[in-house]
Amino acid sequence: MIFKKALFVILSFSLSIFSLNSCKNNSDEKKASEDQNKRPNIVFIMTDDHAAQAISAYGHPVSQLAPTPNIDRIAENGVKFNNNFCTNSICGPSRAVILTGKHSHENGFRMNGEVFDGSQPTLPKFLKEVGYATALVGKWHLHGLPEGFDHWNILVDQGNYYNPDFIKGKDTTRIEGYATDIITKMGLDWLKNNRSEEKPFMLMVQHKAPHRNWMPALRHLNKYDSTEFPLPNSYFSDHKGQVAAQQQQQTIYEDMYEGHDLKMSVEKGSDSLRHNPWKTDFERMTKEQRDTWNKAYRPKNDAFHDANLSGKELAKWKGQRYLQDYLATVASVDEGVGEILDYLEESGLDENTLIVYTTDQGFYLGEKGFFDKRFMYEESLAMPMLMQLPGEIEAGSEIDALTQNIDFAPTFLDFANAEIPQDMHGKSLRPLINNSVTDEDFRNAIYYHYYDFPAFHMVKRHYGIRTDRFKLMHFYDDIDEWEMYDLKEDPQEMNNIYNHPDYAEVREQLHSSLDSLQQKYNVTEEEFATTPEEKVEQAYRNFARLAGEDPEEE
Ligand code: SGN
Ligand code: CA
Repeated sequence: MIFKKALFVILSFSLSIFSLNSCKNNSDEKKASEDQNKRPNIVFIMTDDHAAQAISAYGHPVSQLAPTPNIDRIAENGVKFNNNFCTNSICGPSRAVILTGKHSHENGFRMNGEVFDGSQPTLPKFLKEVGYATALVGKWHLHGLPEGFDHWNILVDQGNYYNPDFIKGKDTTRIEGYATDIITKMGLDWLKNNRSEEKPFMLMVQHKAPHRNWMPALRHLNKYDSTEFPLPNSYFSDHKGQVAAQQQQQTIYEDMYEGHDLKMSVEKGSDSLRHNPWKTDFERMTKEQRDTWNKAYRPKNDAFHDANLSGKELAKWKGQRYLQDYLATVASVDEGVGEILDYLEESGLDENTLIVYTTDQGFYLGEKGFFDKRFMYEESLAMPMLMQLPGEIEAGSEIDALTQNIDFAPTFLDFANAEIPQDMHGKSLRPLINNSVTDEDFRNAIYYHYYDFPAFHMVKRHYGIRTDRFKLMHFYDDIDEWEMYDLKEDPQEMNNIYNHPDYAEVREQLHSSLDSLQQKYNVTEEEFATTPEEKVEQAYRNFARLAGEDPEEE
């Protein structure tokens, strides 16, 4: 009896300990899952080369004729950043900055064509550490394969608009259809069918559009045929005082390929294209796709031949054709954004999802006569950025602070309640969003450095800074030219005031801010290497440093 009683006491004691423990475990789990629930999901939609002038939320006249109602929904539900800039206006480098929160000289990816060192710490890896599921679909363009993602399916290199090839694991597969629609669908499929309901997630949906050569979806081939877009009044600029701009090769009416870029036919009644060096963009289309395409372009190309244009009239016609095609590729992006937003709203996920729309850098829509990017002038320096997150971000708000793509990673980590690594160059934008810092106090100036010369479009290497009002930049390599602009007086940057006596004092201040920013970001002399040998040496040192070796040691 005594034995039985003792057994009962022991049993009930251990049971109560067990249940206490399990209670504790349950409450720990509950707390952990509550914490997880509080961490917002992140849906990051990034296009390639989407000019702010082509997003109607930004109000530019061109976009008012080709509105983007779905992208604008994010601005209406959230915040629009008015002064967000890239650090190096070209695809791969901008993406490397977004992933690392560091300028190109620190993350090692300075130019397209280099290989991103995927072993370095990146945003998806940090998010995984705090329990996030991570996925990436669409354009990668960092060479090497993505690291830090649970799921990925990426375009080969730049990708093609029609029937693009995708790499998933070890397989490369051609998928029939239109790239923007395929990538949207891949993002939606992952959201609906592939992700774990238990974890917060980050999904990156990265489009090819509206990158060169601006091939619209079949349903949009005639979308803007009867729209006349305003060409900028700098369209025929002579680039006075801008030596690097005089030497570039990205002028619409001089450098675009008439077949590949402008889809012009050789003669009336023909569907054969004029100069078209990369045949694959058209040859990979199916017969049905190509027939629909020809049916849509033949009448407008024939009308062009009938008009018999030359000189400035021809140059203007080319500008129109470019804008019509460019904006038609944007139309599919906007529809895709709409589908993703609709799903997030219908599923209720939008309540706890930070939705971001941005692009890898800005783009020229004829300003200074240009297409492409690369220059530190406003249109390609600017990076449109919209964000929404109910409860955290006030609907319809705007931020004028100087922000940059180095800030994406710290911001996302901050929202995810994860630690922000000390060595990231960027800063979380959350204090700006919740008004704990003013726009003026956030940052005085942003730093920029473009390295890709000689390369496509022949834009010289240059670096510089931009404050809320002024810009200072230095073109180097085989030239040595300074430019300076007063953005308040001269928003189109037509008047280089570097040697203007009235601005001598401002110039000195800008020089000293430039020096201090270079110090702050540990920019060394090596960054300005100009000979091929120096450039190779620079790449080697950087790679060794990233690999944790001392490049000085043999
Ligand atoms: C291609 C384009 C260029 C463009 C680069 C970089 N030519 O080479 O016009 O500047 O990509 O673009 S194309 O006719 O082949 O498209 S980036 O977005 O990847 O940086
Ligand atoms: Ca790009």
